[in-house]
Amino acid sequence: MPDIELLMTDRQPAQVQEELSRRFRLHRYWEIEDHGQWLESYGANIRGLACGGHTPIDGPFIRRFPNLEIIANFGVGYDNIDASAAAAEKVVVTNTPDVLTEEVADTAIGLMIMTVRELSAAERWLRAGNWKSAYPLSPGTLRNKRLGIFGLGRIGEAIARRAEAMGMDIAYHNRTRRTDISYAYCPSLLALAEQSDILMCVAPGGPATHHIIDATILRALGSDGVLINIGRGSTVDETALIEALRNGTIRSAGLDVFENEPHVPEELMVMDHVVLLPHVGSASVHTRNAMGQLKVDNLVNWFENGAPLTPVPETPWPRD
Ligand code: NAP
Ligand code: 8YV
Repeated sequence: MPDIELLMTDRQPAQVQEELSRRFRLHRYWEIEDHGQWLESYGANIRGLACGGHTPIDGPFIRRFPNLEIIANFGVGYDNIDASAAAAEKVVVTNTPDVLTEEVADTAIGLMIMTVRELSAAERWLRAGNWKSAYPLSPGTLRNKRLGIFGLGRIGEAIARRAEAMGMDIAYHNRTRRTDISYAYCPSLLALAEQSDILMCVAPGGPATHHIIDATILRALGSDGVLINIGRGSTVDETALIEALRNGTIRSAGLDVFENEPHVPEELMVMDHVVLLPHVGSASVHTRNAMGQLKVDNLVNWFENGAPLTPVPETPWPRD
């Protein structure tokens, strides 16, 4: 299909770039000097966008491509894309669910243990040559604790299975109570925070969850409470979180995602009792390859067979 033109909006793994450029005429947005002029001249040729989760794909951008058919995202979260605007233009949006679920759940559990048991601080202490006497006991433990999962979907459920096997009690909050599982349901995020020792955020980003974890939720989590965010940075009011960590409103936090990546606030950088990861939830070669392949397969299937493999709910297939 070398006559079909795609635009890759941000850098993606070499394997994805190679496969797409073998099959399609691939334009790389970051290599284009004058975006405005290029969009004017070439926008009408582009039939597919290959997105990497960084460049915002909003309504005005989508409308620069009058013949656009598909937006294929690299990642299960697609809060970078205005999927409702795409639906209005009859453009299908795809993401990469399932293939990363277990990897991200592993990372979430690792981050929770690192945070509660202060493992990265202990390692820093050892490397600094301090191991003459014993390292101070961690105030936190996972024994007899309740894990509150905000967003019990594919990844949240995989986290719950692991935590249950570790002996933790599980509660969750979604907008809709699930009938297929028996974990305790909290009808609000506030109730979940009040009832949890550790609050695990794995809900999607976007307007509905923007800053939903604010000073009130952190106060409800309490002074022994721990926040883990493996979902999206925009979900947490970072200023409120910094304040809560500073004044002991909560005990600690483990964060894989931030409001303004790759910027991490200096106030968090200097806190020894928080764990900070550079958005590595799915970041193994195995899983990123699987995500890349699913993204390529979505594009190929669309242009060869006229159907996406994993469309997002806003752009269902077949169309309603
Ligand atoms: P999913 O299966 O769609 O699960 C999302 C869950 O969140 C659903 O149970 C949904 O239930 C709930 N939810 C959505 N909006 C909500 C709201 N406004 N209030 C309360 N609950 C809400 O998605 P997934 O595959 O588990 O992925 C979840 C998210 O993880 C992604 O969107 C992405 O942001 C993040 N993620 C991060 C990494 C990383 O590297 N850190 C990697 C992969 C994914 P209801 O619809 O009933 O509310
Ligand atoms: C990716 C993610 O790192 O899938 C997601 O939603 O956050 C991660 O798996 C990211 O999308 C790649 O840009």
